[in-house]
Amino acid sequence: MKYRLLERLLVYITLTGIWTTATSQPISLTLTEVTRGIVSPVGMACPDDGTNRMFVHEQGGKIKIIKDGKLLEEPFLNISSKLDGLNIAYSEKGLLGLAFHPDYKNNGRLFVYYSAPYKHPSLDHKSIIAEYHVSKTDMNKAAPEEIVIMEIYQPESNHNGGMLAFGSDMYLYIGTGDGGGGGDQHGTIGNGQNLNTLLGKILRIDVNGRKPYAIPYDNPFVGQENTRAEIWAYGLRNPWRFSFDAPSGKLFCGDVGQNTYEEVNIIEKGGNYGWRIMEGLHCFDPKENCPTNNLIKPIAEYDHGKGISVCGGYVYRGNNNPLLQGHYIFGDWSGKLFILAPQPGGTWKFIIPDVDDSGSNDISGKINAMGQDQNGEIYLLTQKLFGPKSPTGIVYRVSQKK
Ligand SMILES: [Ca+2]
Repeated sequence: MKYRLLERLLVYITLTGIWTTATSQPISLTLTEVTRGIVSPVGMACPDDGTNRMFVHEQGGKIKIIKDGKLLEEPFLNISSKLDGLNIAYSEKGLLGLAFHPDYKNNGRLFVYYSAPYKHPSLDHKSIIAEYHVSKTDMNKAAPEEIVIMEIYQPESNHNGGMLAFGSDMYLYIGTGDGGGGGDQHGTIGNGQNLNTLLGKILRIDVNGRKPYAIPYDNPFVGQENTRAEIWAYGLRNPWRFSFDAPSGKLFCGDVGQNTYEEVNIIEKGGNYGWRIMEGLHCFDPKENCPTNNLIKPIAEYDHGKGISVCGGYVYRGNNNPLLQGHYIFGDWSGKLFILAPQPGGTWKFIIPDVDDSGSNDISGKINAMGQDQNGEIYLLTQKLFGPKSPTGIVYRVSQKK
């Protein structure tokens, strides 16, 4: 219902020409602190259960609840003992993803993605996608029992993806990195282009019936030889964060680049997003005259003069900030915020907002991830200092400057 009202507003804005005026003006954002003291917050998810609780997961293995702006001290879930060791200075491993089932209110099912130890001469660790359930007696606690859904072997410590989200189709989408190292030097064509591995992909699985999961019949590579039927899209390097925009049905993904370009993609069924052939809009391997036919180009890229590691965000769908309506707000780990404004013709305009009248788009901290609550408002998950154990995490709400 609320989206129908939004659509009417968008039609009104488009017809009256306010749209183009709004998107051609510089945008100023304000950050409002929601809570602090979280240890390396790397993701947020909100169950559709009417409680308006925000669940933030810490890299070190705890899921914490923010209720009415207050951080509950006791974790909802703590799986820190299951994690592979985290380098205190920097790590891309940990509790990397959390998603609530769309029918969580009735079935209490939630899913996590984490890095677990795995002893093998050619592997660094394994990623586990697992299911948990809410406690039968306490809505702010998960039951400790785990059901493993999927394991993915990881040859290197980095590029582990980790995003989990359900689509409106009730299927679970999973982001996986290319296996790590640099330049995707795995096999002959790299993992991103290899349809016979789960690495460097966005996967789509059905966790609503058969255990541990089933393949949706309409996945793009079902029935094709030498492919993994779980694959929804490929040619990705490290799709650290993606999100669904429910009103448009679009799946937005920030794919972290190698040394030069960061990119944002709209993910389509069966799409090849280019890595390692291309980095952003540029040939990567081979360096010149790379074969770009059939590759889907990003809707935006930026170079390492503007950031270092893209953090996919969300399309703003709240009621409090009409200027931001329909805009994709995302960031960069270096602490920069960016906006993509929708343009007539389906293109996106790259806007560098001013944050808190600083004259720049820098938040003075790291941006680990972003979040969106049930009302469509957008949050930043940040930390002041490096490392998976740093208790300097702050969650901010993002608003337009009034
Ligand atoms: Ca790409």
